[in-house]
This record gives sequence, structure tokens and C-alpha cells, in this order.
Amino acid sequence: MIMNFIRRAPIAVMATALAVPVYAADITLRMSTPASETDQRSVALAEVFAPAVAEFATYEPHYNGSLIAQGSELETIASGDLEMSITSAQELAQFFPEFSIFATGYVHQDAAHQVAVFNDPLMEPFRQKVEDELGVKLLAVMYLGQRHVNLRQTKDELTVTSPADLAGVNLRMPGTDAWQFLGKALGANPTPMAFTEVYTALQTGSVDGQDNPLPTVVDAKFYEVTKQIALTSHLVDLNYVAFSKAVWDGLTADQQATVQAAAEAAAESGRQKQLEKEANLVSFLQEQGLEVYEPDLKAFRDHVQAQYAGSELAASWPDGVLDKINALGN
Ligand code: KDO
Repeated sequence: MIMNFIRRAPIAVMATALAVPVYAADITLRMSTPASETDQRSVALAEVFAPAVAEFATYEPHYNGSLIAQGSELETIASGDLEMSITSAQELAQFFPEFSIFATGYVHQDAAHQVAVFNDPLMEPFRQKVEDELGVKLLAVMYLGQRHVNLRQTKDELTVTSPADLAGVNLRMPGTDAWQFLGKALGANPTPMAFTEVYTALQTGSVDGQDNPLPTVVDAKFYEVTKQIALTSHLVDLNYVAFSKAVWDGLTADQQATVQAAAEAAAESGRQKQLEKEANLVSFLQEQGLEVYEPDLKAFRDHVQAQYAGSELAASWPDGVLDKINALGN
């Protein structure tokens, strides 16, 4: 594997007799994400992770998909041209279909459930496979939030009560199989598209809507170009802090422990801020003129779960894992 990260020799500064050696941070950790700089996951990594590793590593974030396009980060880490990303279970499912279990509608119940699942021994074989076969370490689970359906139509034009109401609705979903499956399971006509193109697509009407948690709807200003949010809560969405195994292997045991603790602390900080935002954004969105309401959640849950049962995705889930995930919830 090509060691692409930058190593520089320690610089000894001997300007005065009292001077001590100054060791410059010698590893550059390039992190690529489609998220903005103000997204709480980005903020947490910049404000919590970066300073914690600063003694030996320089954190170099690239936002809005400006370095690597959404969905190509994992293979770029695998090939040695990127050190970090905020990856999704849906992206991992492109390589390892069993990861679709973590991307399935109405499986995770809340942020605490995500953490319990990530820290449970059930996660070990999943993590190990990604490490062994892709050269990527999943250090911590980040909370993205509860995804809802966000449409250009007013509620008068289209009231979303059950999945049947989404028939024929061109709903932008990210471009992987697991996402597209979820869009179909919701009853919509899913349209694959990169996150960075969604605002313009909503503005011009090339899609009818998109799904994301409320903090993302606000951060990406989707509320400027949409009229309603049906609070479907169809996916309590997560991301993982992904880290190059090649870089990890080049660290000392102390440095590895520092990186691990820093990722966990950043994930926890981001989670708390995201939860706070989620709890407070409905009134902001209403002030912006959006109608925000709850559809028939049982109708959505039943329909989505029925679509997954017996599906090709579900066939890839290791025996017993869904039961273990459910047992870790409320
Ligand atoms: C999105 O493309 O809708 C999505 O929310 C999917 C997530 O997995 C994640 O990639 C996220 O975008 C980006 O981090 C931007 O918020």
C-alpha cells in the first residue's frame, strides 16, 4: 500500500541555549465529506477531533464534496489517496451488502440505540470485514438524525398520509442501492442524485422532494425551495468516522488510543448538538412558511418493513443480527 500521508522529520529548533526541539505534526489527515463546514458532524470533527490529535497529526477537512465526490470516499481511502471520511452504512453496503441492515427503515430507534448497536459485539464482524477487505477502520458512530420527506408541493397540493400518497413522487435519494430501495419502500419514485446537487434540483423542480433530517434541511437551506415536511421518521440515520487502516498502522499505540478517543469524543459532541437542533427546528421551519406535520406513521412503518421482509437486501443480513439489534432498543 502506498503511504500517501505526509511525513516530515521532526524539526529541532536550536535558536537559543534554552530552546527545546519542536516536533511539527507529521501526519496529514485529509477528510472528505459532502457535508458543509457548518454541519454538526463537520463542526465536531474540526472542534473536538482536530485539536485532540494536533500533537502528531494535522486534520485537513474538505467539505461539500470538493475533494472527493459523495460515494467515492471509501475506495479513495482504500487506494491510499484519502485518510478519513464520514461514511454511511449505505455506502458500505455497496461493498458489503450486509451493512444494509443499518440502513433499513425503522430499524434504529434513536441516537442511543445507534450507539448501543455500534458498541455491541454484534458489530465486530462487520467492522473487521471493512478493515480486512477495504483497509478502512470505523472508529465511531455519528448521529445524522431522523430522516423525513421534504417536498416542493404545498400540503394542499399533496398531503402525505400514507405511502400510497407518494406514488409517482420523484424523491431524490442518494445514489446507492440501499438508498434507492428505501425510497421505493416509502412508496415514492426514487431519483439518485449527489447531495451537492439537491438544492438546485429542488429549485428548478427536476425533483419533487428529498429526504433528510431537519438539521440538514436547515443547514443546506432546502427550506428555501420546498413547502412541506411530512415527519415520516423513516430512518434514524447514522454515519461512521472512517479512518485509513494504513495510517492507523503507522501510529504508535498511544497515538492510536488518542485517535480513537478523539473520534468518540467528536461523535458524542456532534450527537448532542444534532439532537438539540432536531428538537428545536420545527418552529424555525414553520416560521419559514413550511407546513410540518406527522403522517400515519404506522402505515409507513408497516409498508416499509413489508418491503424489506424477504428482499434481496434482507437475504444478506447475517442470521440473528436483526433480533440482536431489536433487543438493544427500547
Ligand atoms: C444525503 O446525501 O442525503 C446524505 O444525508 C446521506 C448521508 O449518508 C451523508 O452522506 C450526508 O448526505 C452528507 O454528509 C451531507 O449531509
